[in-house]
Amino acid sequence: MPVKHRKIALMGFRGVGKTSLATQFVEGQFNEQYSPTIEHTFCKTLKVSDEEYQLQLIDTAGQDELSIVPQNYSMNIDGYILVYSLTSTKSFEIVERIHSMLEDKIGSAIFPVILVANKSDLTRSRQVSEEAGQRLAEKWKGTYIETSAKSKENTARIFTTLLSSVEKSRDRTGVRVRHSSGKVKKAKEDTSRCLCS
Ligand SMILES: Nc1nc2c(ncn2[C@@H]2O[C@H](COP(=O)(O)OP(=O)(O)OP(=O)(O)O)[C@@H](O)[C@H]2O)c(=O)[nH]1
Ligand SMILES: [Mg+2]
Repeated sequence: MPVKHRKIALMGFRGVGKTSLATQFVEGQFNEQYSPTIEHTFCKTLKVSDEEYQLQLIDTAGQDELSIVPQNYSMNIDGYILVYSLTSTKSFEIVERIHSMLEDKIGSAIFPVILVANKSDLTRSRQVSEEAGQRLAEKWKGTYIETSAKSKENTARIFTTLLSSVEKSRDRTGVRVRHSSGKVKKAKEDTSRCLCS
């Protein structure tokens, strides 16, 4: 079976833990120190349901109201992980806005997406309820997962769940998400676009 190349973007407000989730998943490490990301690509091979994947994870610079979408990486993304911190209402508002922006760009309200409530080890400082997170993910027809990059809770699950959802979406529509023009492109195993080969 050939390796399948999939490209996934991590988006969300500054400091919610996007880099920490990717680092925990790819390198098995957690860093207490905060170092804001400019943009970074992680690569990881993994097996899901007997299929081998080469994952390219685009770890974006945190978005805010003024910089919801960096233009340059938004092509050929197969699925999205939208991350907020359950200790920050503001970060929850930002993921809603990012999703709306993606709907406009993709030209569809439905695309493979996982809504991640990170920092589940800090539930004593929780500002966003589990119900609110669940409701939002349902609205998007996505999946809600609570994680802790620190304790490792569910960190691998967000990536494997998203991959399954990407595969279902490709099976159903024969297309994958494509941006900019709002058009979609026939699915094929396009290895040339993968920086991780
Ligand atoms: N307690 C706790 N702290 C976390 C968790 N995830 C990340 N952090 C901390 O939160 C801070 C920000 O984490 P990052 O992973 O850099 O956040 P980011 O979303 O990549 O931030 P930007 O790159 O600026 O967008 C760091 O100090 C991390 O150690 C978590 O699950 N629990
Ligand atoms: Mg980061």
